[in-house]
Amino acid sequence: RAANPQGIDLVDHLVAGHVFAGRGGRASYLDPQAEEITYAGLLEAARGYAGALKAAGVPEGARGLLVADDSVATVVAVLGLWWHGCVPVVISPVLTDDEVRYIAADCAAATVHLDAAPTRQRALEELFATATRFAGADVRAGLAAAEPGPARRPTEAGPPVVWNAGREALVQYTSGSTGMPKGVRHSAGAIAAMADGISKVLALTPEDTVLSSARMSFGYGFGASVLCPLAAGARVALVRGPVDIHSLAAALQRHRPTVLFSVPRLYAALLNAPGTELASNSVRLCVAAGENLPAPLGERIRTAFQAGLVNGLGATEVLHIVVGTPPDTGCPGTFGVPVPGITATVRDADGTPVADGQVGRLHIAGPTVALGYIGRPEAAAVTFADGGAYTGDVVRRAPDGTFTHLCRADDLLNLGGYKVVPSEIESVIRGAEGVQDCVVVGGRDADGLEQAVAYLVARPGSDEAAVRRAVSAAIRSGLAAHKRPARLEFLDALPTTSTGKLAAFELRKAAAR
Ligand code: 3SK
Repeated sequence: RAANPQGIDLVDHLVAGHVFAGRGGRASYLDPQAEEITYAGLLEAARGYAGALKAAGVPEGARGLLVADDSVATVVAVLGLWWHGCVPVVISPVLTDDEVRYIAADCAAATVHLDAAPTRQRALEELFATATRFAGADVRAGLAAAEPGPARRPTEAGPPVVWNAGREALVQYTSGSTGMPKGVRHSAGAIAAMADGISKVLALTPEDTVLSSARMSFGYGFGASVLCPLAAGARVALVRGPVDIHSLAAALQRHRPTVLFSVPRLYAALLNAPGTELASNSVRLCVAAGENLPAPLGERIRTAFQAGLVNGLGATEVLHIVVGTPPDTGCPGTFGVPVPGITATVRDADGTPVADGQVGRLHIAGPTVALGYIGRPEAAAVTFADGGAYTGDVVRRAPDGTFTHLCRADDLLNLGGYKVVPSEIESVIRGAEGVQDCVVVGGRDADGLEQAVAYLVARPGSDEAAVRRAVSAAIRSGLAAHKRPARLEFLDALPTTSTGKLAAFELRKAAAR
């Protein structure tokens, strides 16, 4: 069908286009609770949801908050909101009541969609007792009865809204290391532009089955389970609730995905778990993002899965992965090159581009850069500047155009005037006998001066005193005096956030004591 010169029909771009192209009978989602839903079924359910929004008097342009697990019902609600011209804001049910209340007020949500495990669902329903409210269970009931949308009398939805490219179409909340989460405003044009960016690198097809451990409430997961696979007409195997290595390993066996999106920490846990059978897996492409991927782990992933690997760097402020390694060749230890349509530069504190080989801040320009934050003009002025957005990463570009991640801007240590990248200390400590994992953060000494504190996890069964001796020896021989950590702290496991990323702020808080 001809492109619409007036704007972007998001429902057509992601779902209806496949139906009109004769692929309506293909599976779009496999949900443990709602079974399998086809592209045609998804389209009908989205139409029903849009009708229910209309019946409830939700005005076009309003924001709709989804406090929701990954489920077919969540995708139906997102598509129904877009159909009706509303802006989905997907957040995780594992956030605290205070955080959920804060976000609902911050984004001025006109409607809420709740889809969580039973106890959490009841608590959320109490929290939103007086709101215009929809429930995932109602969508599932409608799907089971082959009725469109929530199980309420459907009002006929109008045609799907056509979006101006510059209009806000999606809000994603990003939790910084300090302060309350910020609402990142994405345009309809950015969503459509993904098809020419990261989607080109991943080259998903209708034959692919996608599995993501990253949740839809996290920008990486929303791209992995909604935007990229729907744009390609692929099918997505969903796992409800937070994903750990057990549910991930079970889903790999059950659904035999061809493309796996996860974070390095979970890949490592999967490879380290005894008895995990990956050799006969179906995966053709592994995608790693969310945190830095050490080169040896990248090679282990390629070997274990016998698959291509895209190691990607992204940020909520730029919608998805904007710098990534080519799937086949890889660029071990680097984040590869900008995805098509993205200009990535390394800049100094004044915003001036620096020469290759110099360390600086990563700046991204291109069509997926967000419109800004909800409120927060000061934070927006810092991030959205110089014709694009700063991702908060400290990087270096090599003459061959590949980007190496050094640390987050707020992780860079200042030890007596020396600027020290924590990963340099971490890699020396990781090389010591008996060390499973290590993270270095800035702490304070008795005089309030910054010092490096290393948090480490010993391999199961190893003797802590022996590991401590091995680490001390490695530090003495491998690091200049000013880079040596002042303290070594042992933990059973490194803390993680609800999105599976390292909760470095918790370690920083502990180190500051
Ligand atoms: O790497 C990330 O942190 C990220 C965040 C949002 C969207 C996509 C990605 C890869």
